[in-house]
Amino acid sequence: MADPTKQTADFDALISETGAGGEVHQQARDDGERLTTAQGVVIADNQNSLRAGAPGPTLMEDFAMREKIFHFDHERIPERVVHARGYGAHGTFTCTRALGDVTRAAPFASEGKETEVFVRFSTVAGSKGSPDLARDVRGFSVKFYTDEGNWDIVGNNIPVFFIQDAIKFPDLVHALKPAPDRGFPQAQSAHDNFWDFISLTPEAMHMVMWQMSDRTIPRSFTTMEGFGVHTFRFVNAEGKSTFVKFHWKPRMGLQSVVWDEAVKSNGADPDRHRRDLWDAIDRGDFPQWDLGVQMFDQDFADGFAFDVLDPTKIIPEEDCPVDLIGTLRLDRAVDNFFAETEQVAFCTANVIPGIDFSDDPLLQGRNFSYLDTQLKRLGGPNFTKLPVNAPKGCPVSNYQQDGHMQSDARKGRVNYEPNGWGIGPRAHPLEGYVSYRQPVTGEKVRLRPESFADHYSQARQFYISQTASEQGHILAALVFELSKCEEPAIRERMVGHLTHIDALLAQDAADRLGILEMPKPPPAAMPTQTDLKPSSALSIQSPPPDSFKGRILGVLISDGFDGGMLMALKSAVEAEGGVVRIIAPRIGGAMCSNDNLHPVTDQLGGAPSVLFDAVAILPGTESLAKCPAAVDFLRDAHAHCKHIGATHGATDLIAACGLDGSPDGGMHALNDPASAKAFVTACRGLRFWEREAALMA
Ligand code: HDE
Repeated sequence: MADPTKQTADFDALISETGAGGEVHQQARDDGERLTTAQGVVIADNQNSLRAGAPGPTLMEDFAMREKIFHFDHERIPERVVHARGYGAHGTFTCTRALGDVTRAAPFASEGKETEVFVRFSTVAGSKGSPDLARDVRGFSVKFYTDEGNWDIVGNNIPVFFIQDAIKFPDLVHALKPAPDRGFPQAQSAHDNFWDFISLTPEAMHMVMWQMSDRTIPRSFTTMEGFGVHTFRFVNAEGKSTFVKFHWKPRMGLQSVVWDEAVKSNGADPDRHRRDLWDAIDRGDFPQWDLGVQMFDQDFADGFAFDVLDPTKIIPEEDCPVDLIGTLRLDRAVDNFFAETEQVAFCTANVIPGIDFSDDPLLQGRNFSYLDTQLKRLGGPNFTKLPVNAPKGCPVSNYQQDGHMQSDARKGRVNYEPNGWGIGPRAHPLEGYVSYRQPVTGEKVRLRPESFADHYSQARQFYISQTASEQGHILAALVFELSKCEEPAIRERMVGHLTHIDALLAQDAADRLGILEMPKPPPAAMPTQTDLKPSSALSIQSPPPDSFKGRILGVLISDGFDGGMLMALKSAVEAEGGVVRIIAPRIGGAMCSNDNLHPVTDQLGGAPSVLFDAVAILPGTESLAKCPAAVDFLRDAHAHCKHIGATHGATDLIAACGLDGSPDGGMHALNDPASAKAFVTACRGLRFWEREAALMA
């Protein structure tokens, strides 16, 4: 069959024409696929509806048109209540450390064992059409199609959550999403309702520190960590349980953008994250994450400073190491976005033998919610039969029947169990899922355990684990968000909470919000522990990645540019596994110094530097100093602390930007192939953060 993504040469032959007499001529193509109705009837004319004369009324009997429009009218399904905007891909999980002694879970049975997976990344607050780089928590959901059933880790890129009990979730989400009267703001937390709710919810303070950090403006899906958040249980063949927390560690290292860049990216390319994932898979640069586990027993839990069942707390890696046990590789884009990414149905209750729940009250509530929401969203109970949701590694056999869109036609008269006919599936006590035999006692109460009461200590620990630059970003984000709140009392309540986290942060926030008198901190259920040690795993900036792999260098050229330097940059970037994009004033190409026309990938007006990780400026005889887009390109790259390489020809553009072009750790002179290589090596570090302090001064 012809490649459906390519236009065929005989395309014109397929276009129907209306002749002078009103009759339709359409050339038939004998070799092609036939267009049919859903009933399989071949359609003769897909351009003109059936009319009584021309012009004349359209006839109801035009079943082909009616069916086509009827189907179109029903194309939409409800979007997810949260995490509506997402993007998925297929891949493989490979076990690198067998865990048979701790868990029966099939994916970890032996080293080298492979399990198919489907992953969906998402933002939380925005609707399906919202931009990718909103400041928001990211979803990180993984469906393992194991040979003992489907197992989902429905996680986020932040290891804690805003609330401790599922009963609060609808209020949290209502407060976050657009206000019910005005229907805005879209995809952002910078508004009164969100901060009103948060400022009245002290348990949210740890998550708020993460949310205000650069974690919520990731460079791409492939540079985010993922976390299962809750404590789960591994259970082995003897029924012994070990607590476990799941971590996904990106091979590209943690990377984020800066806020101004995120704002501009949303205009320049609202699909930036999904495009990045699609492009990476398309060029064979398959994104990878290591799966890490923190495993611990009841004794550790009893001795730990916080309750391991409290989803607003982490266990620092220094207290319980993260053991790497496998690798996730995404290597296949979806064939159809709707069929797969939209219809995939994750559920925390999808567990397999060897994985069990803990009593985390948030997790318990989620176990109800996900199945419930799928029913509404996917329209009936048979969504498990959709290819993306159906188990792939094992048979499915039960007596569930009928319901909307049933596609199984189970044969025979037996649809119940036990039955005396001696046919049909039966439960199997040895192979089947057995819940961990956890003793449970207690009175029925609506009570939060006292061990959940410390709301500030880990918020502080997160804050003091950040570099000075990252702390500056948290402060700036708080000031930005709270400045969008019209109600002064909300700002003041939040600053009061900050006092419990870090007095200087609170004071700086108050100053920058113009709060003249420091607000009284709200009463704290427990005093902040100030002796928790910083944890280096909590910072993005330290240590930076050790290669430029998967990142993009944007090279700005103009007519007369130095082709040798472009080649030197290309080979240095490609040696690192990175990508070069060539930007010029005209998409048709730019003349090289040797008078050859060189192709370009992007036109300057549509490719601002926010879309690139680092930039090189290689103007030729055509000066760019008077070109506003070129000035913005360089000025933004500089303001966003990017590494900048520049040839001598860039001098007038640098001056037009009002910048000092002298080489320093972030501004690199490009004058020979060796300098190109040195520049690309310097680009491995995320940004030249030292520039930031000077810019702020
Ligand atoms: Fe979710 N969440 N959530 N959530 N969540 C949904 O399920 C819910 C929570 C997360 O890519 C919904 O299918 C409750 C924590 C992800 O399809 C819904 C509570 C974490 C996704 C739902 C939470 C998450 C969802 C909406 C509090 C991180 C997207 C659509 C008890 C560990 C999955 C859907 C995808 C989606 C409920 C809290 C992650 C309504 C009630 C904590 C990644 O069922």
